[in-house]
Amino acid sequence: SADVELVRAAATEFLEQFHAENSQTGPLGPRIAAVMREIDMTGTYWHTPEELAFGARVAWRNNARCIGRLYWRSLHVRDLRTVSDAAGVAEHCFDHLRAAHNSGKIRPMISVFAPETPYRPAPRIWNEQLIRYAGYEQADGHVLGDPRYRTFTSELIKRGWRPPERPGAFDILPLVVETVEEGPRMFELPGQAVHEVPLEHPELAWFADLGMRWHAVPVISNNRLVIGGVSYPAAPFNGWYMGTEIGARNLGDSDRYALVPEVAERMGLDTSDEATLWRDQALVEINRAVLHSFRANGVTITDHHTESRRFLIHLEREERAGRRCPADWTWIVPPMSGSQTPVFHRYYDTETRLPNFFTDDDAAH
Ligand code: HEM
Ligand code: NRG
Repeated sequence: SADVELVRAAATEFLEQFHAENSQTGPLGPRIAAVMREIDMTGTYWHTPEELAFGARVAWRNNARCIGRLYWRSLHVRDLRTVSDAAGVAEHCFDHLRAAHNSGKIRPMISVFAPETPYRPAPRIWNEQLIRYAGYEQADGHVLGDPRYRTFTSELIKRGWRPPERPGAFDILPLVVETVEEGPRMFELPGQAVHEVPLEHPELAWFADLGMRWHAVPVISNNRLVIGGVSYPAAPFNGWYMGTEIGARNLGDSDRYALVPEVAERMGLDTSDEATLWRDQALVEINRAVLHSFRANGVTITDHHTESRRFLIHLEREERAGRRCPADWTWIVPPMSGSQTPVFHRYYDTETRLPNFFTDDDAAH
């Protein structure tokens, strides 16, 4: 059928790339022939561990949204393709969190669970990340916690999740793993899998009283990894945070924790006139608090100036290797002080390359 033709073409293209970039592996012809036979019989094929590791690293290298790609070769790949039951997926996700945290020296890592096949659908993780904070809609319309997960939180409550007796602004949501056999199942995260950093400011002593915190490791769990015509819907991965993700967006956005007005108030800024730039001043201090607190707690984090510089080094290296490096300006440019970073002042290649990661609402996969 047409589907199988697409798988054959994608497999061939990927195997050619794998052999072109890995000169020490065996001959290409026999491997392609074996994969074609396997596709004829089953509609799909099984990557070798080396192909899987290479595919995952190149998917990162090809992802136009990621500014952290300089380190793409260092990705640690956990081959968990034989794990397909909900409890197994959840347990290995919790192990991933512990191993990736690594006492604060965060390791870039991906856990690849069972692939999608014509004879068996893959397990799926419902959560956008392994660690996310609940958002509770109050009677007055105000949200306690992270408003981004208001709908997800109430869906989980409908399905039987019990929030803590006294709900707070940083309650960790359970992990939801869905399989065809078991349907969706919920798992509480064990305490040792979750590391958080309480936020304080290097000079403003009252900042700690805001009671803000954030989790140390961002493990994205809603992206589909696509390698050579094989799709891995459950393949959670992590690197470390860039400070602005937390300070500018998660804590700063008016539809997230919306901290800017309160911080400006406490700083004694004149909030009656936009032209005083009180928003910008407050935002800088929130971001300084994030970088300072992660450092003080020995947790890997990067700032947007350093990471922008490193990304341009990555682009140069890719160019020298004779490869195009797609990048999406709207995702690469940091959400504050954009023009102070070198990534702002240029254009990028934008074509989609494979292997890659896709969010399930993206069209191209
Ligand atoms: C997106 C930084 C590691 C794949 C992003 C974003 C940043 C970032 C700032 C934009 C996020 C946003 O605006 O919400 C970093 C840093 C890393 C790192 C500092 C440190 C090593 C990784 C790794 C992978 C990866 C290990 C995969 C193996 C992606 C993908 C996106 C992304 C797929 C887009 C996510 C989406 O569509 O929601 N990264 N990243 N990154 N990164 Fe990285
Ligand atoms: N902005 C999101 C995380 C998105 C991905 N960022 C990374 N990825 N740093 C947030 O939680 O704020 N990574 O794999 O390290």
